[in-house]
Amino acid sequence: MRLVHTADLHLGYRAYHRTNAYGINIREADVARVFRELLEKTAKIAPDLLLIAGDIFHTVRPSNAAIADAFRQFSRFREKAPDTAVVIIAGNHDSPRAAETGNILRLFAEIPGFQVAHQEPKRLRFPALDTAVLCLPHNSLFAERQPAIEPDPDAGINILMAHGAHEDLKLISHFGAALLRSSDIKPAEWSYVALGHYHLYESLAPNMIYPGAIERTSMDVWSEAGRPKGFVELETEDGKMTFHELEGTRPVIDLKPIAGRDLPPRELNSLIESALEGVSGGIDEKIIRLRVFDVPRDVYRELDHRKIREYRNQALHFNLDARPPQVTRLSGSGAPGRRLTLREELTEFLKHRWKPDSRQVDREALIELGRRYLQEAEEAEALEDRE
Ligand SMILES: [Mn+2]
Repeated sequence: MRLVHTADLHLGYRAYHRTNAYGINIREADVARVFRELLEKTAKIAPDLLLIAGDIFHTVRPSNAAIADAFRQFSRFREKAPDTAVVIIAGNHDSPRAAETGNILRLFAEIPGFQVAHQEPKRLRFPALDTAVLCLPHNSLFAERQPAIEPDPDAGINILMAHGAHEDLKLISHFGAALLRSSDIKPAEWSYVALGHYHLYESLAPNMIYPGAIERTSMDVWSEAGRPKGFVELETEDGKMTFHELEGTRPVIDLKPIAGRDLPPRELNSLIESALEGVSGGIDEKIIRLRVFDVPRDVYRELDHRKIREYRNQALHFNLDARPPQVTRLSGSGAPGRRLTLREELTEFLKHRWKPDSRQVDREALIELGRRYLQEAEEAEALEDRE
């Protein structure tokens, strides 16, 4: 039996407020393009089974355009690979909290040969393949009654498909996903464990894999910089596994940070320039970050902002992440401190004064997220100033 395993498509994902000639957000169009590549390559393989392990859509309520495109592409796949059974489960991104909201993924069960598990655990049997697939969508892992995670004794090949964060990933944040433990899953009892949620390819055991997302759609997109995107093909007979790379993804580059301490604006300008000019193939249409540490605000203001704007226009997204020197004296003991920046204030609050009411919250991850939101707001403001 041959299967293809993918996850975390995040159709409808948007970022950076840049649109193409059709008025579609460029990152949304990127994801749609790679989704087509995924289905084209899978149709060529023509596996017995296509497993999609959650986060088909980026949001619980995707746009009509995203829904229509997904339906069209899946229907086209059905024509090209009429014998492939497709199994879809819902992830944390496409599972509404309230069951009565209804799940858009159910729509795909209208396509012949497609089966969807969006809420309850579901055991699917494929007698012709001597295969059973136990589906554990996101919401099933939060149900009051935990599903029994056991193979089907009547099937020769048993597959477990689940959307959640496996304990071995040692993630700093789960983003609301369920925690999957090997003591519950018992990987050795399954022919294959097809996981979704983690956006980088990760093999936790020879038979337990995260294929990763098909495009770089994580909250922290820089963690995916330079890492390949693709999907997994498995021949169950001999256990041969192949990672197929998806080539149509947009480059994300996290440049080596610059230590800005004590550098005058002129020198910083030239370091920034050479960092960007060192990007092989140029920066056009790429997603790029350059961190510069220890830059006082007055030095930052003196930088060549005309040039920086040019870089911003050339790249799809250029994040010049200039960070002011760390404040050593945060709370008063005599000397009148300068006013904290908003970012410093947020960090200080989250780090020292805020008391989380749940142990699920990861403080460092939350600080990073907060800083990112503020940075994005600052960038949006800068963009508005320009227009
Ligand atoms: Mn995801």
